[in-house]
Amino acid sequence: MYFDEFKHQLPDIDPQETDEWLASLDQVVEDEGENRARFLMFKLLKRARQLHVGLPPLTQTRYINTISPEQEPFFPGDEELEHRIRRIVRWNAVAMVLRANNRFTGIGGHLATYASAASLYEVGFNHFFKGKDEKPGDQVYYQGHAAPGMYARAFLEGRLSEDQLDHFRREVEPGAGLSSYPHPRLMPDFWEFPTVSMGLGPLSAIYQARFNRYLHNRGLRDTSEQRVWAFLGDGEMDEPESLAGLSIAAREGLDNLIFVVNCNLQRLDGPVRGNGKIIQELEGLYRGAGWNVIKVIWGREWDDLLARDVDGLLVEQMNNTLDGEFQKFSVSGGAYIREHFFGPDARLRKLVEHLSDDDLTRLRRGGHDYRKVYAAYKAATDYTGAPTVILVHTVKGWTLGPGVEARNITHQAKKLSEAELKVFRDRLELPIPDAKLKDAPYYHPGPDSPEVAYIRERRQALGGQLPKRIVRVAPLPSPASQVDAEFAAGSQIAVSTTMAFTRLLRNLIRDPNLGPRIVPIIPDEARTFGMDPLFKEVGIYAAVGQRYEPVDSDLVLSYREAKDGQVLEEGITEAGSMASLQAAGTSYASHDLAMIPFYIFYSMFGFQRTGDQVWAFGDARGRGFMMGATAGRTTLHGEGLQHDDGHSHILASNIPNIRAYDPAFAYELAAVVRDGIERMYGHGEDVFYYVTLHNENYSMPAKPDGVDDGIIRGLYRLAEAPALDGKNGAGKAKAPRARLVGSGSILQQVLAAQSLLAEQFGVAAEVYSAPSFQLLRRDALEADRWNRLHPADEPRVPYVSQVLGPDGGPIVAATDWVKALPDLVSRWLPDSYISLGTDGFGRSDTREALRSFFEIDPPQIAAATLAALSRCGSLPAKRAAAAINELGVDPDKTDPLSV
Ligand SMILES: Cc1ncc(C[n+]2csc(CCOP(=O)(O)OP(=O)(O)O)c2C)c(N)n1
Ligand SMILES: [Mg+2]
Repeated sequence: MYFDEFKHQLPDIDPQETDEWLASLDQVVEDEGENRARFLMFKLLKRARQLHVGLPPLTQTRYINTISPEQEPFFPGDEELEHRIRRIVRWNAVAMVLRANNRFTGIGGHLATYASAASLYEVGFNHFFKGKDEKPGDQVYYQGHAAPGMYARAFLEGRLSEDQLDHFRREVEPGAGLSSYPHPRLMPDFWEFPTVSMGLGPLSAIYQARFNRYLHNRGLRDTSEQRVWAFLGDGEMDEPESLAGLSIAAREGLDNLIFVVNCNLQRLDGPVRGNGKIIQELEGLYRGAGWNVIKVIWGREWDDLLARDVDGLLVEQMNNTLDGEFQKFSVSGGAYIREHFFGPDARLRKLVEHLSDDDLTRLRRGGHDYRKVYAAYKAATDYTGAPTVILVHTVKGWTLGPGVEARNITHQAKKLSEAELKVFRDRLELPIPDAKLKDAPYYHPGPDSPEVAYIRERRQALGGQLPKRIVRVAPLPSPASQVDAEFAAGSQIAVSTTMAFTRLLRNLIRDPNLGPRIVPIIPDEARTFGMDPLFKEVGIYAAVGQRYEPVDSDLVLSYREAKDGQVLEEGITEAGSMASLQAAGTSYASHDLAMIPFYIFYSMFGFQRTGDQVWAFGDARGRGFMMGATAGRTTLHGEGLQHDDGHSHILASNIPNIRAYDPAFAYELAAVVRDGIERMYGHGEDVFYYVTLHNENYSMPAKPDGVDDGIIRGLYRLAEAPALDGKNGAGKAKAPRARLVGSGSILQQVLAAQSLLAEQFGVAAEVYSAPSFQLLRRDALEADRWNRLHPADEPRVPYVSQVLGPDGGPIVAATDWVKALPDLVSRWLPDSYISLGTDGFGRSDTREALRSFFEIDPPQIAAATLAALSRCGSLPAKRAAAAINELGVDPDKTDPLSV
């Protein structure tokens, strides 16, 4: 195994020879400088490879602290007082979870995570994290299930009451409860970033740090004093998202970013790397990606032992001990440690012979030593040129006593017996009487106590208490009329809604008020969407500018990277793009600066690829636009099964604060975007927009009068029924009436079906455009609920039933999405309502073939209408059956859902 390779370093069998080699190197550096020394080192390494001298990966160092004792800085705090504060916070964090579970079995919570991380947070709170009372400060991503510790600290500060702590995980009573984890949606004045879906925190933090630089480099905000801190678990590092952004952080030199990975060697079920060494593995990964790595492994009690370890035997033992063994040492007493850690080698045994078994038990891991943690944070904040990761060794459940500490069950522990609590109290030396222990009472030393005065002073000096989320952004004006006037006029030239959007985005970027706030986010598909002109016009953001001459520099629209570039061209990472969306979409709160992100993505790789992040965006109260381009299972026709998106609108419809639209025309799209900007940035609503864009070209009609409200609510009448009464040989008889509904590209098919029905079958159908079934459903649910709760009042009629009432004939809805989309409103429509859609796996073919296959082309829409007319008695069944035949529809065709 890789760490075994350290073995060959030790012991030093010829120290004199070693000194000679080192002296030579010293001499070269002194006489000829570092460059020459580096040259020689590289030569030596090459020669060693040629001679088959195996070397460990040079991305890994020995299993000791990166910062040696003599390099540790002066600790500016009152260590004794901070120790007492930490103990109080520890106690209350535990009391809160115990009390909640004593009263409501199964309500849950975590004891062990914060217990292992308490010092990591306390050093940050007392000495590093910048508050945001006057101006935006640091952005801290707290490890989700360490939340009890943050509440306990806020309690000590006087920001939370006992009653609020007693409402941990009981949020239903408005304003009373504390969220299980960081949820800005539920505690908008406290939490800033949702982190508990593991892996999303690290990714978000990286893109947050990058976005801070983006704002700075574009001259929108001076973010040079702000840092991003992310507190993460070692188990969490297994998530692909945790590591996904490492290289971009290094590439862009994000020295405003600090990761603190709490390596307690355990995750939920057991050890993170029982058979290996997670800290070493992570060191290699991060260093390989270009990060500055600081390891905090051992507490100060080891310093003396390491200083006396002249033969390197102790370090070798540290290198070779597995994480599973270290976990065992954490729960075993000094005698066991003496025998199994120091014992196998007589020289090591001798090294600790002056220490008692108790002393050996008290040899702490580095993450519980305040000074070591302080030294690491100080070094991290002083470091320039690259992001820093601090890998901290701790014990999970530290201080919680032998039943919990470092046990495999520790993650799920949420109860302590009275006896265990007593041990805990004694360890923390808190004046809580035995008689009260059974209630696990909170402990507060009083508002005037030295502890409270100290943390207040510290937070004041650092700019205000944390965690805190503050919104003090001014509303933005509406887009100027030039932004969307042209779309109301329509266009004779055939264009797609994607092309219309590109133009709209360009107009927005040119809007003098809003232009600088627009953040186009694109995961390597700008050309697909026709957005590459933006590259030249506003530039692609690149932290270092453009250091090469682009291959297309002689073209008018060349590839232009710039330090103040506006486009976030993310490369092929939808997850990274979502993280950028979150950073930009929450900038109104985290930077007091409202930014308007438009994230334009390949439809299929949006909600189903990164749905968890979209959910978190809703939680974070993110504002912005998600533009799902190349949408529609048949409209994107050549790409086939994995690309053809026919269901994202259903996935989106589950997000409570989303406003999802599938516009058919440029004017609909423009109205939706205007509404979005006004709603989110003018009125400050915490909603966000999902808008699908299609790539089928057709001429765009002019906007009919008075449709704006209908577009925004999700439905309006687009075309009246043709006047057919008395025509088509029907004498003076009234023509059968029907209503057709469609959205997106498929509205074209619906309009064609209207003509087909009129011309071939004398059916007079109206056509409705339904840009948002999701919002129609939402409105109908609200009306239903009101009616349910107010039986004595006049019932409210949902908007969809107002527009599509009982009269007017059967209704057929067709979209490029699964039938479940139009079905969202079926409950409020007449029984004759029929949904047509693209259920089943997509495939590649021409649009015509696909639409015929999925039964959403004009003949199928017409056939469905005729069938509905016959079912409700407006047409003889035989006539309907014959008509289906005339339309060329095969009634026995295979169901596309089944293949
Ligand atoms: C995406 C995701 N999967 C699973 C979980 C459930 N979960 C919560 S904490 C945890 C273990 C965390 O271990 P680690 O990251 O090492 O944190 P520690 O508590 O040890 O500091 C798990 C599996 C989650 N929150 N998010
Ligand atoms: Mg862990």
